[in-house]
Amino acid sequence: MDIERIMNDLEKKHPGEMEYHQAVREVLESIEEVYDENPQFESAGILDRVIEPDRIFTFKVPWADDNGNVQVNLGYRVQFNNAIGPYKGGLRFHPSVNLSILKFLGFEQVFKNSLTTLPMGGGKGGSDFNPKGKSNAEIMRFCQSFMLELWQFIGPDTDVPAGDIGVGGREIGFLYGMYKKLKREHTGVLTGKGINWGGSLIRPEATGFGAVYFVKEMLTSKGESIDGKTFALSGFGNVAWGAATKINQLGGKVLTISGPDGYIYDPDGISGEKIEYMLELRASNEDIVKPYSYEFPGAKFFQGKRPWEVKCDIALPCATENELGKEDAQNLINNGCTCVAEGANMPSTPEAIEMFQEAKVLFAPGKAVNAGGVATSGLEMSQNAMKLGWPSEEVDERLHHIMISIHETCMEHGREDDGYVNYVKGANIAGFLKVANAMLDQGVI
Ligand code: NDP
Ligand code: 2IT
Repeated sequence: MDIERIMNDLEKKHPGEMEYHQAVREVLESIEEVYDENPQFESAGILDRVIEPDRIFTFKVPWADDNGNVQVNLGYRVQFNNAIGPYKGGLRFHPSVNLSILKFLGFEQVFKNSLTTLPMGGGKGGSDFNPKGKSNAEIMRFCQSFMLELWQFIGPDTDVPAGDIGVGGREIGFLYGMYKKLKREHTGVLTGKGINWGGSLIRPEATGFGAVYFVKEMLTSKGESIDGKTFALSGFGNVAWGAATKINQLGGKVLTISGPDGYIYDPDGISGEKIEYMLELRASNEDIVKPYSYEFPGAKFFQGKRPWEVKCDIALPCATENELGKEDAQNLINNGCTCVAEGANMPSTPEAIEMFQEAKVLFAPGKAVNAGGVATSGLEMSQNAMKLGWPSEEVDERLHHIMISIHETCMEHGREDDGYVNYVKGANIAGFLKVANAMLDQGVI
């Protein structure tokens, strides 16, 4: 495999799309050996085909704000690869959204979904719409206008969107309502739906729960457990909330959460009503974690800082891409952190990952750790197709099994000669092989 040739071509075709290039390079470096051992992949041009999205839709999203002023945002859906199932992946509403971010997320989603063992291809979409400070009515009008374009590209067997940053249960409701009206069909076209109208129990918790189940497996492989361990978390959204809940259930202590304004350090641990308070903070649409320190005076707020300077056993970045760099990695290593698991998508920079691996810190990438969210979306699709709903214990048990299976797969493909498990390599190789073999079977299309 000529990685530099492939990367040069990609950079020419998609200039300046740094996040997309970063995600592709990481996968290429991981799969190089396996790819070269299987010349049938090269003969079928698998690599050149798998790194390029199948198609991208872009559209204008006009809407009127509460003052009657017309606003215009950009909307996108990237359908990346459907070799193993319908396109599947979330929608992100955040001012930073652009095609580089959505291509990186769509690309990662292809391999993540492959790891879940469920039949789902990869896609991603969203808008540069900023939910911060918007009223409920504005969010609704925006979602309705967004769906007025999106509906023609999606369907329960074609492309099934869900939530991501800035898109939770409320937005999925508004989006679904408009889809249903336009299509005149009540089908499983979005996941993360409300429990009374086709949603699955445990889907809101699933990404965070799954991430902690994965950490549990990582620790078990070293003869350790979550009980008594301290955790530094970033973010204060859906993933951080689910993770904090499960960590507490398993006897761990959550010391930090963070927002774009800084981080909260709570030495007593973020548990019970404090976890519920995270939901309130997020729902306020105010984009800040500082109020936590007024509500719970035992906690301290560190303006403009990241939580990675806090001494912890385990770090769980759950906010956004490239939020953990070289210096942060050095801080964590110096402070004795032994395990880093990515709840968010690509939160660690390549330099940080290299440092963790060199220091033999247990490190697992987002496409393995946070796969429980989309896996439970897959379980929601199964329930919709059967027109029934499973009890929460059943969904949770299936989720738990899927996370154990992803962990085993990473160990199988990522174990190095000295016994250290390179989870990045393991996840990328296993995710890639399934997709590549499906593409081989289906010919050049
Ligand atoms: P949410 O919108 O619920 O929360 C994201 C959180 O991170 C928000 O609190 C956000 O604040 C905060 N944040 C954004 N930028 C920063 C920053 N620079 N520093 C600290 N905090 C920041 O999104 P999710 O919890 O759903 O998503 C979090 C991550 O997990 C993303 O990478 C997402 O792609 C990934 N993920 C989500 C899944 C899901 O099921 N929801 C599944 C798998 C992965 P703000 O938005 O206000 O800037
Ligand atoms: O990044 C992700 O895996 C998600 N945002 C969840 C996608 C989904 O389809 O549930």
